[in-house]
Amino acid sequence: MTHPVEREEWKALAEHHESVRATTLRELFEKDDQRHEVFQLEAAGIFLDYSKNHLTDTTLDLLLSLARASSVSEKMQRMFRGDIVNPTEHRPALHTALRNRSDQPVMVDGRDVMPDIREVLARMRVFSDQVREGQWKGFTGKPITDVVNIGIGGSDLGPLMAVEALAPFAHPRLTLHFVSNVDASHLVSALKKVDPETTLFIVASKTFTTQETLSNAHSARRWFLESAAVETDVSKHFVALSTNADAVSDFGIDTDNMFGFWDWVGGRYSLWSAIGLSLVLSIGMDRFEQMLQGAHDMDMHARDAAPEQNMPVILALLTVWYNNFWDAHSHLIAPYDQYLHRFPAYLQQLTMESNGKSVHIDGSPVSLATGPVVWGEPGTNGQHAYFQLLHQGTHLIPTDFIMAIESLNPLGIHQDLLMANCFAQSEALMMGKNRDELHAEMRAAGASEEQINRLSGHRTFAGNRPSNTLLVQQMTPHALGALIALYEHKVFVEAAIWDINPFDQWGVELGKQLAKSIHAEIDQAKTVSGHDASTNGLINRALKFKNLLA
Ligand code: G6Q
Repeated sequence: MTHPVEREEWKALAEHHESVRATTLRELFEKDDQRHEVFQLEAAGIFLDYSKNHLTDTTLDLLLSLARASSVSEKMQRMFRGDIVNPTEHRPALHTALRNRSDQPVMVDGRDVMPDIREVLARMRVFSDQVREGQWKGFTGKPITDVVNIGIGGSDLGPLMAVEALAPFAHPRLTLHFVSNVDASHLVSALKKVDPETTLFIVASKTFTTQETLSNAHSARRWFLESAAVETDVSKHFVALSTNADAVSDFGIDTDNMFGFWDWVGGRYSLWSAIGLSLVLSIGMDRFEQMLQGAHDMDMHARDAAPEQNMPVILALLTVWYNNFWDAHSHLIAPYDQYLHRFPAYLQQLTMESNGKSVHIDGSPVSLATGPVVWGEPGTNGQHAYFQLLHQGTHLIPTDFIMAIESLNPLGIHQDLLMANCFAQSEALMMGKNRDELHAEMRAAGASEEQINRLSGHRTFAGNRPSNTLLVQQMTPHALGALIALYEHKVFVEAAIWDINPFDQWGVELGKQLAKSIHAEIDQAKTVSGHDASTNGLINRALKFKNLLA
């Protein structure tokens, strides 16, 4: 197998980097005032301006050649087709089938999976309508007012992020709560806000073996049964979302109250499956289907658009360009949208769990940087915090600005101010402020020459920081669906170029195993010596704090 760094296209990009690294973004714009027209795309209702990047026509050609040499389009077709694209778990990755709004079949092992998908969606519609319309009653005959989603990782972040993102569309009677952490404070604080008579618990776990989720679910059921409810009332208040029917019924949830999905749905790609039930309860099935449609529209674009017109391909190539040729291993997601406040965390899981890998698909070690660190917070808050480092720090941090032009809560000039800040930041990051500009500004403000000289270094900005800006009309369910799918495909394309498997997560599995054995040792409350000296010491010290060891 040819490793990515051995490709001629890779070497050509490394050489090209040497020849363009000294050219600034300012210079690129001075040379060509058509950059914005050239380096822009529109797909599924999303407008992308990628002109503020260290990119020339030659760079783009070289990056596109790398994409071709890495068989990006072929690999994408294989994923959509249901081939085994996750070889370490011997599975397809078919989140795209979950939002397939066409009448095309999707075959897994010779069988069309679309009828099963549609059946679960239909059951989700019936159930969510009953809860939302108040026909689904609690054990004392009252309608549901609160929904507690108990899940973690992929079984939490997706619905949590989307419920927040689409809060303006929420059902007025239903309050959604999300409990993920095994830290009891998470569950206890949620339970303080709800009434057992009117609360529905959704236990969301693909495997139904995850320690945190099962501990929280058992504690929630105990709390429920302590409130004068009896075992037979559990069915009115607990439903499960899982692929593991046996474990669901062992837990005590009737499988009639279970919404299933399949092992070819990865946890961090599962929002589109039954895992989206809490979101459906909040926004209703029609809007959930609009979100599926948005994702499907982006899927069709990702699958069918030529690489040079393909938004996820372009975004992925830019990440490869910075990560592998500019040594920029951090990527900021800056949504200028308060409702998207969990979107960076969601993308953090999506990208870091998918592309945080050190071996190629064939198991050989990589000799290149794979997935960057992804992080972020909504603007404008970030501007009053970490943006200082973006402007004047020593790290190059490519940024994605995300902005909906119309607010879902129009109020005076707020949205225009938000937009102005968003555009101003990307401009400032790119243009910076040179000495001449600063000096002229300070003189005009009446500063003395002494002040100007003393502060000059501190108050100049090198600029030259790249960014993308993504615009949508309004953050509707359709727009959110398209936006999430865009990043899913971007992550896939990056993995295709790095030749890694984005669909497994052995690092997460390791955490699950290790915690189990240490928990058993804590439970036994005896001095431990089987770990490294630090871990032994920490466990033994904790047992002393608990007064279980002398
Ligand atoms: C996602 C990961 C991980 C997973 C959680 C919860 O891709 O695999 O975040 O979603 O560990 O797993 P369960 O849904 O099986 O409880």
